[in-house]
Amino acid sequence: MPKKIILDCDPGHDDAIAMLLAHGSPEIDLLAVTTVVGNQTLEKVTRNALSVAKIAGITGVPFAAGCARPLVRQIETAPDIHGESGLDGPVLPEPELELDPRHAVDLIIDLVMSHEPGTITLVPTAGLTNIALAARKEPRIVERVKEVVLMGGGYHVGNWSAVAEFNIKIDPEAAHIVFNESWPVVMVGLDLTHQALATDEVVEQIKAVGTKPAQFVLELLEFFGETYRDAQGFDFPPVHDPCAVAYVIDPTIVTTQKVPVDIELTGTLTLGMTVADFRAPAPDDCTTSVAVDLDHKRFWDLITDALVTIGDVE
Ligand code: PIR
Ligand code: CA
Repeated sequence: MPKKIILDCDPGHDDAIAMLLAHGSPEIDLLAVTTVVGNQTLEKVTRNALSVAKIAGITGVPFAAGCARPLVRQIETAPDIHGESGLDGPVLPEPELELDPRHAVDLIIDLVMSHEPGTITLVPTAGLTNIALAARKEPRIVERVKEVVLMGGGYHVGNWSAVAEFNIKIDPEAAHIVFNESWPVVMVGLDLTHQALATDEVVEQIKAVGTKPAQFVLELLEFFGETYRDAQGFDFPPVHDPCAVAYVIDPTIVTTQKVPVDIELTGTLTLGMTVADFRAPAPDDCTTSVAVDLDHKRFWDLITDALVTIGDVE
């Protein structure tokens, strides 16, 4: 049985690749794509999501726009990394899909409440505003969701401050809600995603697929690689968001450890830090775990296989 997921994202170069991976993987049943302000404004990331749907040949999946600003904080976007459009680099086609008329929060609630309990995995790859609001608006979703596998945070390094990661730092109050609910949370953070580097070898492997969606991924990686080199001093770009999807597809690609994680809301230097308590043993009632080690080869093979499965669209 394929695993049912809702992808809540802010495309974003790595979000776009996460969409392609989810769509091209037979292990995944993509129930919906929802968007939230993050890498760029809600309007921009939503348009990007619809353009990626066109490129990937995604049809019959509802796309819904969610929150246009964080719960408490002012909007912070990442143009230095993702460009003014949020998806700079490739030329994007005009979207064809129509947006679902529902707010993303309502679409998430409708889907979780209308499916069997324990069957839907939420995969947020952006700020947690939509997910937190959904849990507050319809608290019964918390026990019905199978687990929340999110890209965000990091227990040893940050990228939006010394200790905080972007997706958590832009809406720390939302992250606090999500990490403190009783559903299982798997934190696929920077500790893991900085292992998902798109090396020269990876680029060659994707080139060999030879399709238009593969060419799109190459153009994404080229832009993302440049900004990561210039703004962050990386030799190769870390492709964060597909790591969360890869964990859902095959949890053996990512090792995890059960540890309590909470979100810093009041620190002067540490706002938005995902504070992980590695003292053993983890308490029995611990609901959070963190991703530790990635199988780099099998991860990129999953992405390559998904592109082969998608084939040449149109
Ligand atoms: C990536 C992101 C934001 C800032 C930087 N420097 C790099 C976006 C990605 O889309 C990913 O979801 C997460 N936020 C990584 O921090
Ligand atoms: Ca993202």
